[in-house]
Amino acid sequence: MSYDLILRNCRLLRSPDVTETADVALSGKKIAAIAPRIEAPGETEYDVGGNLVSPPFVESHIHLDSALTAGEPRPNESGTLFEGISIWEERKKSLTVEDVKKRAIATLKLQAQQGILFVRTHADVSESNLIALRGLLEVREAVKDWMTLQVVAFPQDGIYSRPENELLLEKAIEMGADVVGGIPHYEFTREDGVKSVHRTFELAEKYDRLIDIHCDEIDDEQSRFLEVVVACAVRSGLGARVTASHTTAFASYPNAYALKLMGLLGRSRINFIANPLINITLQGRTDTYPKRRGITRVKELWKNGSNVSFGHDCIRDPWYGLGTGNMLDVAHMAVHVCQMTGLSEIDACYDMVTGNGAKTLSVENDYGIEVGKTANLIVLNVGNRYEAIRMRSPVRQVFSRGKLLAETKPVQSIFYDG
Ligand code: 17E
Ligand code: FE2
Repeated sequence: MSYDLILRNCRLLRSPDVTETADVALSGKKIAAIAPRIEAPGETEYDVGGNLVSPPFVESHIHLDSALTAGEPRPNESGTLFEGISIWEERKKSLTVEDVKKRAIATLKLQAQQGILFVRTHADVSESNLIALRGLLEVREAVKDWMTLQVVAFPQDGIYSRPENELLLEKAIEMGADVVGGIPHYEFTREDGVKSVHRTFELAEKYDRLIDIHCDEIDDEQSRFLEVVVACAVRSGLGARVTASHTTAFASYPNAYALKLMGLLGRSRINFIANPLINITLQGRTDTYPKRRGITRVKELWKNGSNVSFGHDCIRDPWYGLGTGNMLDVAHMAVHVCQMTGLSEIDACYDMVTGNGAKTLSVENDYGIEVGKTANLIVLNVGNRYEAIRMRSPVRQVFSRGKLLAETKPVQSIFYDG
């Protein structure tokens, strides 16, 4: 009896509160055994030395169609969402399927090297040839042996801002998008915004898809589409199949209204995605001082029992010229801007870039370090979640579908005394 691969002496992060040292054996694409000490040999063995072995990072919100285009055709000088949308409007005129595929695959490799094995990407479908969508659907297929990619049909310019946009959204779903999107705060009027949320739900029900709406990504306390999303989620029974992304206006709502909303949220089971790097840079741009942080009420949502995950949103694109693809950068920023500095809060921020993201993507049934599940796991360079975020620990090894996919040798720095 032998296993294909054994990782010995792993500090396991199996469920949020269980950490223990164990050996993990992989056979084929599956986790075959977990025990304090596995006697049988493995064809390949690694001693992990008591470091944290975690389920992979989940990137629950990124725009791969625009990734790596920063500066094309020009940089975003105002730093606003709106300037980003208009720069992208120009850049997307020259999109080709090859261009999208090349940048998306380069980004996915960068992500995989840093321990991400599940990604939800948005594909802009308010463009008449659906180039971004075609490219990303081909990418989903091309990477499926090492990366799970979900594609959201995202109507960047609004569903009702041009007559053809509604049809393009439906066509994108027919072509195979996994998730239906929306952008109610960007529609011309409040009425159009409400109508667009209803349309997103109708399409999701008709084609049996998940929902992920860019919702209230603005500092305007009058932007109240989250309540519409929640009402639709409760009435349709879609609950956990629904995600509200960004919801930055939630940070500007008066507390009296936020309290009412929290009660409704408790009933709806919808997921939230915050994008700390982007929210802290795009929002607050119309403020002088005091200047708002513009990130949704992550700590309060988490305490209220909602599932919250974090996304990177952008890597070098018209909205954000920085970005590395490292989910620990995202969690680190969240600890700061959400003031989640308590120990259990820091751990929660780690969960928001791992297990909570898996829930949002509805992939949790085959996610996690348990016998019988697909062998997707990462080895960090530290022993626990807090140190992982503090150090933004390199991911030493990434195992995908039972195979070593990527390795990083942590840099060594030497201080010569005297
Ligand atoms: N589009 C949008 O509407 N909002 C964003 N944060 C990005 C693209 C990156
Ligand atoms: Fe986004």
